[in-house]
Amino acid sequence: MSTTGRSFPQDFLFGAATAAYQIEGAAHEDGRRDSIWDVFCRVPGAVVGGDNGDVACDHYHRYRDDVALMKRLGLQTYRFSVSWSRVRPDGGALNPAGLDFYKRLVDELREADILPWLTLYHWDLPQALQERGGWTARSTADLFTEYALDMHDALGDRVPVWTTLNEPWCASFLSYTGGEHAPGHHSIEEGLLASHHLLLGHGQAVRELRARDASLDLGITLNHTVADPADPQKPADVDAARRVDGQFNRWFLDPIHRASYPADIVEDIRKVDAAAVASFEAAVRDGDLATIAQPIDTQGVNYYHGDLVSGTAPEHAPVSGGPATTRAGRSPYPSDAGIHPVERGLPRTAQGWEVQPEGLTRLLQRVHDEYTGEKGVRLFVTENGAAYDDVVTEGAVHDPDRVTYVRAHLGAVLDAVDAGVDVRGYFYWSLLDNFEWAWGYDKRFGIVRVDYETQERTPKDSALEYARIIAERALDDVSTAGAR
Ligand code: GBH
Repeated sequence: MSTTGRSFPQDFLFGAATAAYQIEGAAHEDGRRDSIWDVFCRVPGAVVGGDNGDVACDHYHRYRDDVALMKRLGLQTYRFSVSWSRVRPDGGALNPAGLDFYKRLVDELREADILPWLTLYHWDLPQALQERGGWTARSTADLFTEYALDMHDALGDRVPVWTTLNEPWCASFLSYTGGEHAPGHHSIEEGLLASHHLLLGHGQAVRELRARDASLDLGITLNHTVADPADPQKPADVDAARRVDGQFNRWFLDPIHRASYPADIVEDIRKVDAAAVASFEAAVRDGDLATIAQPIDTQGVNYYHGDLVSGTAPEHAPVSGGPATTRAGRSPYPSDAGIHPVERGLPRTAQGWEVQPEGLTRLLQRVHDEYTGEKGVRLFVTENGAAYDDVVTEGAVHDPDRVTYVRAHLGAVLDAVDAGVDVRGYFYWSLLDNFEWAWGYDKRFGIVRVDYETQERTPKDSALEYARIIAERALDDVSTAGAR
């Protein structure tokens, strides 16, 4: 797996990603109302340091400078999300002042010749809808579809690529079952219902958007892990890996691409909470799975870390950052018994996530082979990145671990390309240091440093390296030596 002087395909797109609540700030301006994240941040202990997104990176006011920065770095595309509570503050009626921000942003991007890649939902549900059940309510899927059409009315002529949802696993199980994310609930039933209604909203929105304009590039972004059994000879370890994969990856891939939920996982969860599964099965109405499995053009793959798991408890305390261990120590897995993270000596990020670039190659290959390849669905790595403690000096920010991380993962993408996987682009997460959800501002993912006192932006070494790779459209051998 060498990265010596390897070129990217000519049409390969390089970009960076952000999300509305993590960067915009201006939480109470121009008619925006609370989302579930504004409310969750007020719960004592929910977010490290009691942080919130009130100001964040103040991108709402600084978007022109931020687009200019993207231009300087040579980004070809920018993946951002729309705040539903800015555009339809109560989940329903339109707020033109909020909508205007996205018009200005998109115009600025087009002016800079940067392809706007719009995500409709990156976790910030209007609080008014949460008060009516949030994603556990089927009506939320219908309102999501209306909101998608509002956005298309406003921006359909200027935004070619539309992603319905970012990481429905996080928006359902991590939020309604693991309690780590807003609304912070601990219910297996709610997690299951939320996952279904999110997927239903996705399918309905794709169908309606497609009917409006057949030329749109439509898709969804999923978060993935690659779960390896600690000992491939041990049935309990193999089973632990199957259950992580099933609850994390297949629970979403199967309905989207095969119009079915994975039967093995449904049965696993039934053993834990039969009433929850009965409620879920009642919520899945005739025709829902056909709606969810609407053809899509693009599948977004988010990949951060690998997971080594065992079916038996380790002798030593479990490592942090692995599956079944949220920051608060609660499991997001409905069927979590006998899933134990195991240490395999790979480097870890500042959040304890395992750095496993080769997993990205296998993941892309697997999604292509088992789900998307035969249908001609294109793959994009829509997020990949890491939190590290950067070294700030006069005029420069050194982040050697992030440089290594980016290079290694771009190498892994090239390995997939070489193996015939249809992967068309890569977005680094994230353009800017930002509000890292339950971790607050404590963890920094940016290739650009944000000084939260002055809002000054400083490209880190990783940004300069990424800009160089984009300009050369290749991973050269010079820095490879130092980086790998
Ligand atoms: C992405 O999610 C988000 O899309 C983005 O907004 C966020 O800022 C970025 O990553 C960095 O976090 O401890 O059991 O929860 C990341 C998806 C899935 C990655 C869960 C970490 C840890 C396993 N995450 N995973 S658990």
